Parts: sequence; C-alpha cells; structure tokens
Amino acid sequence: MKVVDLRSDTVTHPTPAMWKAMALAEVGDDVLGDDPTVQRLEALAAERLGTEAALFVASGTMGNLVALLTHCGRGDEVILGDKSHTIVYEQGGMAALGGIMPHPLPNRPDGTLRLEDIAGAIRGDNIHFPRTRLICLENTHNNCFGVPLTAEYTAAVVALARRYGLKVHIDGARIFNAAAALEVDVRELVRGVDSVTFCLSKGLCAPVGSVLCGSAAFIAEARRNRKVLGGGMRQVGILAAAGIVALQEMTLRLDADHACAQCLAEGLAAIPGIEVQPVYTNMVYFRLADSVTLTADDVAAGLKERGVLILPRDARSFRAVTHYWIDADAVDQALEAVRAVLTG
Ligand code: TLP
Repeated sequence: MKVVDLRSDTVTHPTPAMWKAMALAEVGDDVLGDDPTVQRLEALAAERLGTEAALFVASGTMGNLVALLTHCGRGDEVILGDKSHTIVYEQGGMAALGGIMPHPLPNRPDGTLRLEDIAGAIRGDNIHFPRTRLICLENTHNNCFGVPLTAEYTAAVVALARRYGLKVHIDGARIFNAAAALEVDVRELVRGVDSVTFCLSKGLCAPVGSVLCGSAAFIAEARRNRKVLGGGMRQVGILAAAGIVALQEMTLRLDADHACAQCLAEGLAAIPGIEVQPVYTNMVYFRLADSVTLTADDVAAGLKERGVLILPRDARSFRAVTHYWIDADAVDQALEAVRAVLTG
C-alpha cells in the first residue's frame, strides 16, 4: 500500500535532481569559508530575496534564533504573534539562550497583528521597561491556516517599525508558498525588512536546511551567532547542493501543491461529519463535527491503517499538508480513507 504522508511538508525527501546534485557537489570547509557550493547557495538566496547577503543554517528554528540573537541583546523585547511558530514551537529559545523577552500580541485569523496593537506594545524610554527592539512576522502563517501575508501589510509594519527605530524579522519558512499564492515576486514580500528566514526542507523538498537573509553587516554578525550555537558545519555543500535545486526548480511549482490542497479540502467538505477551514496555500485545517463520536486520535489511527498519515491538532481537529510527493491519486486515497473511517 502506498503511504500518503500529510503530516507536514517537512516529510518531503529529495527529488532525483537533488540526489544527483548532492552526489556531485564540490565541497570545502565552510567554517573556513571554503565551500563553493554553500557560497553559491547563499549568493543565490540573497539574489532571490533581494538582500545583500545570506547564511545557510541547519533549520528554520536555528535561523529564527540566530536572527533574534543578532538583532537583540539580553533584556531586549520582541513583539510577535501569540500563534507564531517562534513562540509556540521553538522552546522559548530566545529567552532560554538569549535572555530576550517575548511580547506576544494576538494573531488575527489572517495571520496579521493589528498595527494599533503593535504601536501600543512598543515601550517608551523608561528605566522600568525592557527595550523594544524587534517585530517578528510569519509568512505564510502556519497556525493561521497557512495564510499568506500581503506585501502591503508587511510594508505597513516596516513603516511603523521605522518610526520607532525598530527592526523587522520575517519567519518566512514558507515564503515561496506565499509568493506563489499571491502571485508576486518573493522580493515584494520582504521589501524593507531587516532579516528573513526561509526553509529549503519543507515544500521545497531539500533534505535539510534553511537560509537567513539580510544585510552584509547583519549576516556577518549572524555567522558568529550560528557558530556559537554549534551551527558551523564543515563540508555542508552536500546539503547546499540540494538547496540550490530547491531554489531553482522547486519554487516554480508550488501552485501544484496549492491546487492539491484545494482538491483535498473540497473532497473533505463533501464528507458528512467534516468541517473544513478556508485553504490559502498548502495547508488544510479541518475538524470533526459535533455529531461525530470518534476522537481525532481514533480517526488518525484508522487513517494510518489505510496508509494515510495525518497529525491531529487537538481532540477534534487536524492539519493536512500537501507537498511534492502528494499527487491527485494520493488525495483520492486520503479522501477514500477518511470516508471509510467515518462511516465505520
Ligand atoms: N514547522 C513544523 C513544526 O515545527 C510545527 C511543521 O510541521 O509545520 N517556522 C515555521 C512557520 C514552521 O512551520 C517551522 C516548522 C519552523 C519555523 C521551524 O523549522 P525547522 O523544523 O526547520 O526547525
């Protein structure tokens, strides 16, 4: 039986072109600045995002942490969404390792923070308060149904940040999905921000790695912070080679994943007992109607028996994520399995 893995786009494994690029990669000691493939990836990423420089890091979590450590000192404060990956799923790394204080504000269902809330959260110059340094956005917003944030919204946040002398970081783990959904160049979505991370290893299919982009001075400092976290990697051009394929080829086909997500959502919505949230990119959030007596764990177990992997979010709801290895047949298999499980 074919396994249909909808748990996340992090489950993607390399494409044949990536395996080939990895096998043939020219490598060197990247801590000594000798790896030509890493240098190519970093140059390509900076060019695509429209920044001066870029830094290959081991993961999205590391990219966000390195960015925060580079922008902020101990006791500084970061404004970010209460549903953001950085505050929910990164172990409070900014506080644990950087002494940085998070100032969470409510994420609206469209993934944004109200500009008035941000302005209200910025501290005045007062000996009692931490210093506000940074505003973090997430695009697409994972916990808000994978919704993309528009260029206009980000520009408004950047303008606000400038008025108060603050920096802006974007967790752009899936920023190429946002660009595809909004039909804009990815540069438009990061214009004016001080740093952005994007992941090579999610919808872009590379096995490992993310890239942090920013000014040359910022990236030079970030390189120091990556090193202290143990993220200085040696012949890492083997991984960067897959990252280059990810950027060159896989960013061009994300519409197909979004179309599959729409098909999955439409099919699910037609199954009695399933309630589906709006779909924006490659994520389908859905829940069990009150009439269904099974729990989400029961349903996940039943689906697993039918070769469909999916993660419950709580006792009643799920997230399914489409990616390169999910095609129309996989969507049909998943829908058939959900129907079978719900009808017993
Ligand atoms: N997200 C994972 C899990 O950690 C929840 C997933 O399956 O979606 N930013 C965003 C917006 C992310 O969604 C993720 C991973 C990260 C950062 C962290 O990336 P990694 O896993 O590379 O550290």
